[in-house]
Amino acid sequence: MAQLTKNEKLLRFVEDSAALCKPERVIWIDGTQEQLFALRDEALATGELILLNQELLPGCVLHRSALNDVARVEARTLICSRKEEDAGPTNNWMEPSAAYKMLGGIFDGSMKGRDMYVIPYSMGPVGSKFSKIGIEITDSIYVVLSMNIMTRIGQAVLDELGADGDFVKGLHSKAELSEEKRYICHFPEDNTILSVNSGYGGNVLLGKKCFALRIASNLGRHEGWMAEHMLILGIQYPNGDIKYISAAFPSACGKTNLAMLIPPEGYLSKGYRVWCVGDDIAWIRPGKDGRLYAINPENGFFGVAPGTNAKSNPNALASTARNTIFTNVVLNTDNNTVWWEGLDKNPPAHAIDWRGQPWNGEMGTKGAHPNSRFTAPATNCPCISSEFENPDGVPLSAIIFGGRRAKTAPLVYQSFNWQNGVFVGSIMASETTAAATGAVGVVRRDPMAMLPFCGYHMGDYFRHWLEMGKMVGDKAPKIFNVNWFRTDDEGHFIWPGFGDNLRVLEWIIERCEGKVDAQETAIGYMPHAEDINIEGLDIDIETLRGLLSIDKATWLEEAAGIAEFYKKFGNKLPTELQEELAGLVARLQA
Ligand code: GTP
Ligand code: SPV
Ligand code: MN
Repeated sequence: MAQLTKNEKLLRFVEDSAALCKPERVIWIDGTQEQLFALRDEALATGELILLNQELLPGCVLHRSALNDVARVEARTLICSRKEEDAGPTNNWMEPSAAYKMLGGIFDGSMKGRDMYVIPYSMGPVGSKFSKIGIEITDSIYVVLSMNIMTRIGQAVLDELGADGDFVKGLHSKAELSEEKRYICHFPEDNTILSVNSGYGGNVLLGKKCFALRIASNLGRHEGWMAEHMLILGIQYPNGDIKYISAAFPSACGKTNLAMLIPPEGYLSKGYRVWCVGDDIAWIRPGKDGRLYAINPENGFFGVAPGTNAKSNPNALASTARNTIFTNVVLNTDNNTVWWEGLDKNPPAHAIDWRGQPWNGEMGTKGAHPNSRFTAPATNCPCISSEFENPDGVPLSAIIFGGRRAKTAPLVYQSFNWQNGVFVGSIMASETTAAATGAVGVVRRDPMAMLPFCGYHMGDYFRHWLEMGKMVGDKAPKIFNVNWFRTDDEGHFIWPGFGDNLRVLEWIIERCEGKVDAQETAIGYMPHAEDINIEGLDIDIETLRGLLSIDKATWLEEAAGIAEFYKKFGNKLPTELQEELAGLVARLQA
């Protein structure tokens, strides 16, 4: 193949990786349809991919991962900074030369008998000054095809890189998919990612969590911007105005759903619309007018399949109608389509489950893995924002934090100011989900939904948030907290959620514009129940009052938990946050 680049650093990276992994051939991904189709055919022939019904699901394929390889592995994800202190107490750490040595042993010969693919990709629109280039070297066609959906790939990226451009290095090998030798390692001082022995999205699509959050959070810290685990959406008002919000919720806690919400009927008929800019990652920086602007560095959605249906998220469902890769869902063998729990109430009578075993809805087991996913192009989404490709991003009016809390956290509250808002983000807690291996449903602290994704010391990360607030001053977005997941005594969700979350967003924007009053409580500003529109809902105002109530004793316990959590950060915890905690306790005791 003709040489696609004159970039010496890149040529050396490819040469070194090939010398280490010893593949059969080295294939540069130029991003042409021809090349991608040929690779797909190859993967169909080996069974790595399964072709779905091309009339009902044009361009769609199914992939099943190894049974032991279905989610991110946080315990085997490492930050290999030179100093342990720079990784901080919330990350696993290994000294870089030791890590390179250990990984060198695992990568040695790992691609024998396989092809090695070199994927040039851009996070952010090619050529935007927000954007950054990465190279992922991999032995997986699934990764190549997924990266083609999730990022912008190919020759245009190499052209943008040029002979002297710099990039983030990523080397991935499935190797033997061995759990014991599975490692996802980040070298922030070298802008390098090494991932081995996994084939699962978050571990191997290196542009996503590895680059766009763990490496990018380091870059942003030094360059004065932020890389966050946030959706970005625009609310269009009947008069045509659009206000933008970003929101950080932990994995599988509702970002994709909120980003694509369809307004309830009463709102639709008045002319309200919601536009999706991004569903998982936001890169945020000050714009020319001094406000904070956000872009979505991705080009597709790697969304949770179970629970996605025509009622909960029709836009996500529509996004998966073509050119989508499904992973670990049910294969309906009657018509060669896909199914998952929560798609509808009719599981297929003849099917194969995510494990590859014969299955039907009567067997009492789940057919799709709880963390089964779809990889769908953003352009498929009916509500994709006209600003999706805007190289300058969209201006943020509000930033929202939230999590899954059965009790404690109210439906919504507003922080008193930026510093207090950083405190609110830092004390986030949420029940764990199937997005990562380990126990599900256990409440854990997950500051800014970044616990698994912050690539440096979280105390320094809090400091960076405080500094960013100072940088933008009174132009800073207002900071809020939401919780869609409060449950009643029988464990049912009280708030209807999904499209009806717009009712809460509406209050948030009104607060940003100073159009609505609020009550001052110990934890922040809370709505007067009358100010949340519940017209057309099954909920009465008393239930809403309940959702907006806070229990002081529970919050004092919460504060004790926060104090304990904060101890981890030692003298790296900004004193401002310690003061915020003291203020909260004093208000609760008053
Ligand atoms: P990642 O892709 O892992 O970062 O997750 P995400 O934050 O994008 O989560 P997603 O929107 O895919 O939501 C995951 C789960 O939350 C699904 O099971 C949804 O059904 C559920 N969910 C989302 N929004 C709501 C809501 O408003 N109320 C309730 N009760 N459940 C919700
Ligand atoms: C998450 O776990 O937050 C995801 C999926 O968005 S993954 O890409 O696996 O991280
Ligand atoms: Mn995520």
